[in-house]
Amino acid sequence: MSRPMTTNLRYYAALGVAHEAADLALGYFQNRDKLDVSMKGAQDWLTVADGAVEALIRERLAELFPQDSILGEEMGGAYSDCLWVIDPIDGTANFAHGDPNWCVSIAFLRRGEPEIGIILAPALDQTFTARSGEGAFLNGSNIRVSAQSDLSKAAIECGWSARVPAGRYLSLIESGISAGASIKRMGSGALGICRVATGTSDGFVELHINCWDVGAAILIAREAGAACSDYFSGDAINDGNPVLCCAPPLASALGEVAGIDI
Ligand code: LIP
Repeated sequence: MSRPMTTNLRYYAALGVAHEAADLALGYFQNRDKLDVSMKGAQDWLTVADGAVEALIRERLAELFPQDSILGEEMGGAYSDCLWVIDPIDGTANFAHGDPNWCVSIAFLRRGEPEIGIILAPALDQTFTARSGEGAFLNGSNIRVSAQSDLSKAAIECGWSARVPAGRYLSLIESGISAGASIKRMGSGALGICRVATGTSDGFVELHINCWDVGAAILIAREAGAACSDYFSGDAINDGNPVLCCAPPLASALGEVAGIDI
């Protein structure tokens, strides 16, 4: 079945916009000494680059697809059946500290479900792409999740933000370590889920995360064969949700550890 022309148009246009946005973000990253940085809340960083990159992506997408809606981390937006969900810089704390683990994330959702996912991490020279039903790619090469079935051999990333009480996060970590898993946190939910898609991690868990952080990454993980929790249920677009993506054989054990249905 050939893909609707509109989806291919949106995909190739968004890929071009993502590259332009990543170049702009990388320019700011390489000139961090001049970067205006502020805090939106506890450990919730904001830089002038976040706003500038989001404005660029919005301007391009609105010009190309005036009928579509746009929801972004910094400037908000409203739901519609044809919705772009963008995070101009996912991993802003890393960005502000000079850590290359950050990315530009663009997702296209049709009736609340991701159809296109594009994530560029220019400081890592990584481009992740996926279209629903067509597999997932890193720099143009097909990617697959790991086949890990033993939690005591698994590498699990557990994301955290101040939206989740420290006690809940620490008991997640404790349950994971007690189950024998090796636990890490790297500060970008989008890239954390992409690492599951490449098999360099066996699972990613975060007890609350926003749709702009994971909209594209969940599609990339699904298309790479990952088991993913039903993130887009309920009002995830406005309120966020917990997320779990992992190697399928780990799903029930990790779901139990995290207390997330999968
Ligand atoms: C980040 C998420 C990450 C979470 C951080 C932060 P941001 O998003 O990607 O998973 O642990 O606290 O929310 O704010 O860099 O776009």
